[in-house]
Amino acid sequence: MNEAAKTLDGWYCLHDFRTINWPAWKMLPAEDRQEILNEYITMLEDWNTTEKAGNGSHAVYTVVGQKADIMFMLLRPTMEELNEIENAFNKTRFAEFTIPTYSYVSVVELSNYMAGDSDEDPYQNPHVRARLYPELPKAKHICFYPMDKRRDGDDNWYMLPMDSRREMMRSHGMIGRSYAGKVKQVITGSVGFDDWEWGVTLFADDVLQFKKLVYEMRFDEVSARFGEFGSFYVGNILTEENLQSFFNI
Ligand code: 76R
Repeated sequence: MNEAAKTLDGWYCLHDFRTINWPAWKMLPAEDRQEILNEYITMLEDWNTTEKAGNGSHAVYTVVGQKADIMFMLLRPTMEELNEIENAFNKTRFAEFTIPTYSYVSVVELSNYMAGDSDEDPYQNPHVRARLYPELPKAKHICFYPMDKRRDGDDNWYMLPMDSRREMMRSHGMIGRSYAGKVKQVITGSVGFDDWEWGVTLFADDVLQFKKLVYEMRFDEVSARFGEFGSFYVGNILTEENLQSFFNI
């Protein structure tokens, strides 16, 4: 019997990580830098218009540490639109001063582990819709990492009966809920799209809450026995107000 969890799938998601080529940026005359920033700001305004119209969302953060300098999280209704904004960005002059370091392709996902029995179409439920097509929070901090569920000997998540998985996911959800109001999570599924099974994106105004939440989950069975994790990225919001100072030389 196929016991795959049923998923609800929302907007497609691209996490795009870049380092800035600061030496090249510094070589530019100040007027050129400003012109390039203006072009970049125009692109952001387009993204804002899309977000206001409810046709997608985006988040821009600077990344702390050497894995990247800046990251974009982009949500769009189709994979084509995601690819279009990626290409449009790559054609800007600003992109010439960035070096891609990592990217992650996925789709916003909700699973039915915690869902009750109901005949209603979940895609019509406003609470479900708000999570499948979220406006990303303008939180001060972001944390992103990809993860898998282990498939190793007795610790094979995919061989467990639905009931055992549901039980573990309930415990997972309870820990998660205790961070309500402190951390907002967006789980994106990437089986068939990228190298890991899920992307985990967390938003918080208090950066320490990421460490507390992720650490607490490490002791919970679903993470302790079955969680395998990729690289972690943590960053600070890059608002349009602090753009100038970030790029100022
Ligand atoms: O969707 C829901 O809110 C219902 C409960 C729930 C599900 C089904 C939930 C709640 N998560 C679900 C699924 Mn989660 N989550 C992670 C991580 O670092 C780690 O150890 C794990 C990374 C965090 C930090 C986190 C946070 N969750 C999933 C899935 C898909 C699993 C599958 O289908 O097999 C993954 C990979 C995953 C991973 N989770 C919550 C949180 C938080 C904060 C909540 C509470 C949300 C809320 O109630 O508002």
